[in-house]
Amino acid sequence: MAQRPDGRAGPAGGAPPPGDPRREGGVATATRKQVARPPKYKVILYNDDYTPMEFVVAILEKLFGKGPSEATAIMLAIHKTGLGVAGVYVLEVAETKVSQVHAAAEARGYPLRAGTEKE
Ligand code: TYC
Repeated sequence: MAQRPDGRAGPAGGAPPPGDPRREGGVATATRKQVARPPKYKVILYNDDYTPMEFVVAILEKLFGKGPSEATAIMLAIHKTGLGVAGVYVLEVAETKVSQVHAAAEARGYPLRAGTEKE
């Protein structure tokens, strides 16, 4: 344990010393550098004429963690507009989701396609 000249234990804990900027105004404020957030990527699902609606709903539930009603709403939006956002992730996770969608669709012989787009 480190000893200070006043005999009290240090250096951990306690208020910052007089003159420390964190003491100014009597309010201790932590000084921390801005934490950089990694860029996020949307996983987009595209409409096609052959993949069954129930399969797309199941993909949205199993791979993207959506509940049944949200998964159905997203699937119908894709069906009507041509594409929709299944989820948003850091790049490596987004790319893994795209691969999983393609693998699941190909295993069933469906043409469902997915891709990523920077948020
Ligand atoms: N359009 C498809 C159908 O009528 C359903 C569908 C929805 C397919 C969303 C792909 O990403 C998709 N069976």
